[in-house]
Amino acid sequence: QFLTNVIGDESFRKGDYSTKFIDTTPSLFVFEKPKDRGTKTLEYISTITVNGFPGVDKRDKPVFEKPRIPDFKPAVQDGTKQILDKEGPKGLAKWLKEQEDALITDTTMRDAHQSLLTTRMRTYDMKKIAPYTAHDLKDAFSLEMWGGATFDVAYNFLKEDPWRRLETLRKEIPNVLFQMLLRASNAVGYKNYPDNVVEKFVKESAASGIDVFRIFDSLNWLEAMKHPIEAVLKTGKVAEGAICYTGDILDPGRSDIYTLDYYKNMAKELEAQGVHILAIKDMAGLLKPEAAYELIGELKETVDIPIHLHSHDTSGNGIMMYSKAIEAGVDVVDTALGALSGLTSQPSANSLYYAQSGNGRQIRADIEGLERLSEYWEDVRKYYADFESDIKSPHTEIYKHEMPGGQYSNLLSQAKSMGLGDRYGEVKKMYQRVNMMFGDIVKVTPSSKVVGDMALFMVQNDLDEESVISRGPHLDFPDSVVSFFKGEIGRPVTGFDEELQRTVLKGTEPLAERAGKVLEPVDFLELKEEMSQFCEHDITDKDLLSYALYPKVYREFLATNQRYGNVEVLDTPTFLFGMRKNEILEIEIDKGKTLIVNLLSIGHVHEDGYRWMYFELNGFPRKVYIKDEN
Ligand code: 3PY
Ligand code: ZN
Repeated sequence: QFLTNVIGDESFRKGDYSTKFIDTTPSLFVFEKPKDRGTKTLEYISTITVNGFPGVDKRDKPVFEKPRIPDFKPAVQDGTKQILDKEGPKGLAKWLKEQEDALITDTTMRDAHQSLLTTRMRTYDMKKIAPYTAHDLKDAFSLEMWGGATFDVAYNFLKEDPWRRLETLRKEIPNVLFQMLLRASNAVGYKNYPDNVVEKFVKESAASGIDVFRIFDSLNWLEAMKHPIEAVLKTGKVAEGAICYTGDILDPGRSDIYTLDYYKNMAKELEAQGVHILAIKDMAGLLKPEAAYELIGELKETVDIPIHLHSHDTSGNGIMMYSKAIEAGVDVVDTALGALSGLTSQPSANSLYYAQSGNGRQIRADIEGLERLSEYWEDVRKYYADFESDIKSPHTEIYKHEMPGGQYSNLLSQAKSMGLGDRYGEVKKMYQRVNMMFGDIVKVTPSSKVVGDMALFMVQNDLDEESVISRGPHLDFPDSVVSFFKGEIGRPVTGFDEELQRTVLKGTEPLAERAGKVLEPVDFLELKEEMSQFCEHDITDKDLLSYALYPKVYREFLATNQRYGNVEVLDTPTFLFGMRKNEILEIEIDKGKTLIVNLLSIGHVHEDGYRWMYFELNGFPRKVYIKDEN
């Protein structure tokens, strides 16, 4: 505390002090009494009760039904995790190719809620069902439960530590492979990071519980995938190289870039780079059933490694498409549990199971288990109603604008926030035109954001393909667009449109090399020194990585944690809505340490804008003074 006071002192910070500083600055010895965890928890509950949670319509805490949890003691049987541990990644790939059934990857804990609920699903809800997941999904190839947007959203919005999520679930689910989505040199971020950060991130993720790394580059740039693939190969875990699917191989008029041969060549190159599994990442759900049959069939002839197919059900054709892919010999498909499937999420595992009834090739799953887990998620999903998108039915227009699942609903809120809500139709058409202006690129995080930002910018400024060039010198292009043309997120399949690149960069030189290679490596010792100035706990390698990837977000997370304690321990309705008057809550803040909280009354607002909140905590009265932000 003394050190904190010294660092926090204005004159000390300005260097405006003498050798008498300590003697003449009595405030250095005024120590704030550290708050106990009970008080911190009450402060969080109070502020949410009074001020609401960001993104949630402020209202009295609704009464939710208790989520249905199966009523048996779940047993753990060996699964794919044990095969990997025993046989290694090559042995696992060999085993996978030999299976008669198609296997599933369950995405419920990652892509499903990323696509349907803006990634807001909390560890608390995952942990409760985890032992049953180990039991009921024991036949799955893997659980995709980390990576993509889950990393930054956990810190930023849920105020929880994503590494702890990984470790907690790993303990509860020891038998099924854990899979993550790695954005190649962008890791779990939105820009390229230095190679040494990506390498260390992969190493720590593997050590914390990730078994399968799905690696993709947002522009399908193989050069950018090499280093992350090598980093995964070094860990002894499974490297899954992904090809992002775009265009339409059935329509020869759509593109002369994204042809069947393009995908076959990319598959061969990824196999040569040493990946154990090939993934087709159909992030926008563009792959049509007959195209899937042709693509998977051809790829099975082209490479020797197993093939894993990922898609989104935005068009409503997902089940039929998977069915055709299974017929063509795909080894694994990505599905979500019924209650968190469909639309911009993955096709439903439950539906696919029934769709394959009577078919020679079924998916390997315990359908009763899938139904049980789905019931739980159906109940839990209700907590997150405020994060649901407006999309209520299948949309086939994605075949035209090719927007990835997660972006589809996000872009609408972005448009609304810029006052372009009523011009969203134009924005979607512009998205398609921008794609062509940029040279018909792959669109997935982060390249999809660049196209989205540019589309909004063009609609907002009434620009078209010509005026963007003629008015270019006077335009202040969005940061993501400037970064894209500098080459900071990589290189598109056919390079950059040079005229547009010159217009956007206004004389700045683009990168001559891959960004990750030219970026200054992070000095982790120096970073640790920097962190020790504000970090109150021992700094682990995971903390270092979080800070290297997201310095601002991570610091804000620490500040929230210091103020409110670990909010992960709160159930989701309390986390999002606070408490009702006279409600009694039991909060297990540690194993065997429970707080019993009763909200007695809420005082009126004082002149300074604060209110007293009156509680009973473990039988004793407690009051908390809280700022009313309304
Ligand atoms: C992500 O990068 O988060 C994705 O889900 C891309 O499809
Ligand atoms: Zn996806």
